[in-house]
Amino acid sequence: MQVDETARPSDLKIWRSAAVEILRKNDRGGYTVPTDHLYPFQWNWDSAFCAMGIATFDIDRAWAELESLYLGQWSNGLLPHIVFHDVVDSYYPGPEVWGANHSPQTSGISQPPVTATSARFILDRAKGDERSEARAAALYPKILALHDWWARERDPDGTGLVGVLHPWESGADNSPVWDGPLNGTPATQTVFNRRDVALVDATMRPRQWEYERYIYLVELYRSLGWDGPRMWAQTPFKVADVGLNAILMRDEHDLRFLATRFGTEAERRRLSARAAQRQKGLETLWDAKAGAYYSRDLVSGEPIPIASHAGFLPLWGGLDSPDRVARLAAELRRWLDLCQFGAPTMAPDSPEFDQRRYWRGPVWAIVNWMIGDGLARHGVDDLAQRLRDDTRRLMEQAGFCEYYDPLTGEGLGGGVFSWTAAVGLAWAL
Ligand code: 2M8
Repeated sequence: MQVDETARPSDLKIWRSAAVEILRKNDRGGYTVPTDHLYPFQWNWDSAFCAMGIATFDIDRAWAELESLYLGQWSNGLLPHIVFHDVVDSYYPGPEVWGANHSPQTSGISQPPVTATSARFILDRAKGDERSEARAAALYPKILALHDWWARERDPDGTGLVGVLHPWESGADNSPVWDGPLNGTPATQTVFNRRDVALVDATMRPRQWEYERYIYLVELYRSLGWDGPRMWAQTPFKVADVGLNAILMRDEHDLRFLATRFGTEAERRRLSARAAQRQKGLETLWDAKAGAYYSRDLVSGEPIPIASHAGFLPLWGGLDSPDRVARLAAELRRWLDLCQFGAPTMAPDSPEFDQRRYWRGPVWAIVNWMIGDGLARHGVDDLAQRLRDDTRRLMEQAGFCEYYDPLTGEGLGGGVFSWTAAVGLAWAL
């Protein structure tokens, strides 16, 4: 739906201009950094969200965002979570720690796949413009190769669920859901110099305990030459994250849509079969007794019975069970009633809830958009609207921050944040 800018109240127009300004300021020439200093490179799912925000005011630049991200794609289809286009030393771990063999330099793990969803969004905004059709057609096989990579390398047994091999791969880096699996992961022996805690208050960032394990995993995979099957076989950290699997399911549906325009009949059949398989896989993460989706530890084979925001993301992925939608909506209402601004990443009454610490409690605009969009698709309009209103209020009160305190609305983490501004433009404002 195209928004009529002239009909917007003037204060919203001011906020929208501020969001555009942030995306322009964080533009490094064809790609957008999440924010200056703290994240000075191109991040995978940040860029996919940024491209949707940018598409509301510059279609050409929106395509460029996805194209520059795919410059980092490996020949096996992996789309790395960071593309190091530039040399900047304000971030750790930089390219030398990853030791991946690619130009431009990249990390060696991925992130939640949102690029098919993003390409579909831009195409929709472009309204049949021929150049856009051509750019989408050129991206399509690359996105297909990424999805084939997820299926081949991260679900080698064909279960319908993919595994993440690093907390960073989930995008929700220090979620309490990873505490158990990280307990079984050794700490690195390398002495390293974190830059994040020099830039952001350490109480808002992952703990040192987690970083030592993050770096251990990077060093392990580097020693395995980033070889997918060896990583899968030897890692101590392997989790079927409900969040990533739900996001992948949505992206798979949107890729199937792109295939109707740019793919072959055989690809369409293959994608339909895979979407059905993903749906089945996701269903195995539902705990009927708890009325919740839980991630599963693929090393122990056991569910991780800790509820986080990720358990609501199957709404974004697409659910075909009205009963589950109702149960998820009821639980989310309970969470929202416990805070000033939703949706928190953990229930405020859970023992792990930490209102300022990154993915252990704070509100994230992209999460609100995914859950809100999912609720609206399933007809839970009042709750979708509540999330949207909360997101707008947070932006108006604190600006476009990395994340927000759900109890006070205070802006946290990195300021002038790109994907928050993008969500403002594409959804909340
Ligand atoms: C955060 O993660 C990076 C590592 O990828 C970090 O803390 O260094 C996460 O919030 C992640 O989801 C996000 O993509 C990235 C950039 O905004 O920052």
